[in-house]
Formats: sequence, C-alpha cells, structure tokens
Amino acid sequence: MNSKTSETIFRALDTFRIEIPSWAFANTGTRFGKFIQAAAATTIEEKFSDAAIVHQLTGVCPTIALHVEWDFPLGSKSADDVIEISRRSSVRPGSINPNFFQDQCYKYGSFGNPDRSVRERALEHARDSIRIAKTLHSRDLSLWFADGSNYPGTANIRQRKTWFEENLRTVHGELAADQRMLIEYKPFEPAFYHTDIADWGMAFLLAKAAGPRAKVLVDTGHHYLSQNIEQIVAWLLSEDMLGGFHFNDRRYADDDLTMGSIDPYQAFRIFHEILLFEHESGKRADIAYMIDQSHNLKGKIEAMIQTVGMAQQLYVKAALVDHDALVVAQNKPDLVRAESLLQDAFASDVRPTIAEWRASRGLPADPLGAFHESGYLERITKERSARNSTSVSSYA
Ligand code: RM4
Ligand code: MN
Ligand code: MN
Repeated sequence: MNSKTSETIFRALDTFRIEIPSWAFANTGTRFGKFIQAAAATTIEEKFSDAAIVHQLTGVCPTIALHVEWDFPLGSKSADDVIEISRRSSVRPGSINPNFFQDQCYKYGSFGNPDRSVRERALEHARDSIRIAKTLHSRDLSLWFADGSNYPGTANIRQRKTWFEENLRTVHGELAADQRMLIEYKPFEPAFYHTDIADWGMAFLLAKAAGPRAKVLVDTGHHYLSQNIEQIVAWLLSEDMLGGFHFNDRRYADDDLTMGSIDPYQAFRIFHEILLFEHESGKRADIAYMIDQSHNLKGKIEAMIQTVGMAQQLYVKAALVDHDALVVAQNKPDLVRAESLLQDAFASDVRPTIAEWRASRGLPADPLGAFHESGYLERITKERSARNSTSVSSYA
C-alpha cells in the first residue's frame, strides 16, 4: 500500500462506527427450536458486558441496540435500571426497538390491526418506547412491523395503510426535536400473503406521511433475491430519506447470516454508493450503521467481532474507489475503466493496513485472536452455563 492509500484507509476507519444488537448475544434459533449456548447472555447486564468486550477489542462499536420487549421487561419503568447498567459500561444505549409482534393481541397486526383498541395499545407501546429512548438519550426509534396477512381477501390493504399513516404520524409527534424514527421494511415473513410495509417504496411513503424526522431503514436481508439494493440506497440518498441499515447477509431469505459471508461485493457496492454521495455532496450522510444478526451456531461474541472486521474491510475497500477518475470514466463513457475502478478497489487486500490502524489506535491488531487469549469466553461459560442449561429450547 502506498502512503496515500494508507491515509485514505486510516481516515475511513477513523470515522466508521457500527452498532451491535443486544439480541445477538442471547440464545436464538429458528422457528423449529432454539439452540442453547452455554456462554449466551441471559440478562441485560450480560448483553452490555458482551457488547463492551466487542467494543474494547474493535474500538468501533460504542453503542448497543436495545429491544424493548427483551431488554426492558417493565417497559419504561426498566429504563432507570438500564441507565445504571450503561453508566458502568463502556458502551452506550443505541437505537430503541419496540416490539409489535410478540404479544398475543398482535395476532392480526399492530398498527394495521382492524381492532382499534389493539392499534391504540401498539401506539401506547410506541409511546413507552419513546419514553425509554428519551431517558437513555437514544436518538433513533427503530420500527419494524410484522403486520400482514396470510390469505387473499382477508385484509383491507388500503385501509390498513391509512391506519399505519395515522399511528406513525402520532408517533412522530411525540419525538423529541433531536430524535428520529426509522421505518424498516421486509417483503414477507411472518406474513406470507401480504406484508403492510413490504418494500422501500412503502416505507418511504409512510415515512413521508409521518413527518420530517422519519427515515427509511434498509435491512440488507429484507429483499427479494437479486434485487439491486445499492440502487435503492442511491435513491434514498438522493431523496434524503436513508436513515440507517441493518447489516447481515443471506443466501435465501432473511437468514441473518454474517455480513459479507455470502456476497461481500453487495455490501461493498452499498458502501460505494454512500461514499460517492458523500464525495459529490461534500457532506457526511446521516446514516446509522447497525448490525442485525442472530447467530444460532457460531459463538456469539466471536461472530460479532468477525462481522465488525468484515464491515470495516468492505467500508474501506469502498473508500479506495477513485471517485474523480470514476466520474470521468462514467461521463466518457469508458465502461471497462469505470467498472475496473470498483473491481480494483474491491480486490485490494486492506487487512494489513487495518491491522496497522488498530495498533496505532491502541487496539489489538487481531481482535479475534485477542478475544481468544483474553479468557473472557471461558469465564462467562463458567458463570452462565448453569443458567443456560435450564433455558427452554422447544417452541412447543
Ligand atoms: C425482523 C427485523 C427486525 C428485527 C426482528 C426481530 O426480521 O429484521 O429488525 O427486530 O426481525
Ligand atoms: Mn432488521
Ligand atoms: Mn430481519
């Protein structure tokens, strides 16, 4: 690497931060059952502790996404306890994720439920989540809805859209001036006929209807196969409507696999669109980079450290694209030259320079190796295994 390239990589790494989710450290599974890991986090303290070790070793994960149902058993009444835990931790609370899908009342939907009292109850949960976010000084309320239907003719799609608009507008009205709400879309699952917020266009329109601080959240796993996600990203950037990402990878559907494990070029192309936008506009895009993965088989902390390293690699590879040369090649147009600029950047081995950056910032050059040597995994395995052995793995 020449010194200009190293400088570009250092600069990119200095600004790149990514949020990790509390749920990545807990026992999770498939819809067929849960696989229990002896070292999985069983309490909110343990989730903070695991997130802190990831941050300590990587230096780029200062915040943890929290899930209201799973991390705040008493809703906003649990917020003071969580603040106390976060004060003792090196990581801060990040996005707040309400849960509109687990309660029995949500069988036919939350904001789209035909029963007004259920829509009200979901709204009350959103209000409580905003109270939590305000207490914790969290900026983003991150909304994902499981709402949809399984059989043609059973739901009034247009009516439900109106109910969504109404509730989202109300939620927006309760945000503090510096807070945002992010609206996530997903084409299917758990609903298998129609999903109320199925794609970026629907999320975009609902965000517009809600208010100026509502933006779209792109979960990379929430697209049909072969969909051009970076084009969606470019359009959202152009409309100032891109609020954040849930990164993960997938082979078939919403698999929540490790970022970059199946198609690293996809994530690279997404970062490329963002960095090109920043280069051309001369401003940083206001985007929350977050990971949304659940690791059923891999060790959870290891998987998260691996993911963060991969995210850094793909981000700095995208930063190596020569934007000025690209614009010239695009305008000519010199197709092979333009495409090669992306391919060359993607092919660069940035790992040695990332290791140098880490060392220069007082971080371990090899975070995974450092984790294995730290003794942390052995300690938590001992501490948590008894509790985890009584955990329920069956869904029936
Ligand atoms: C969804 C979506 C949401 C996550 C839930 C649990 O598929 O990705 O972001 O909160 O799963
Ligand atoms: Mn997600
Ligand atoms: Mn998902």
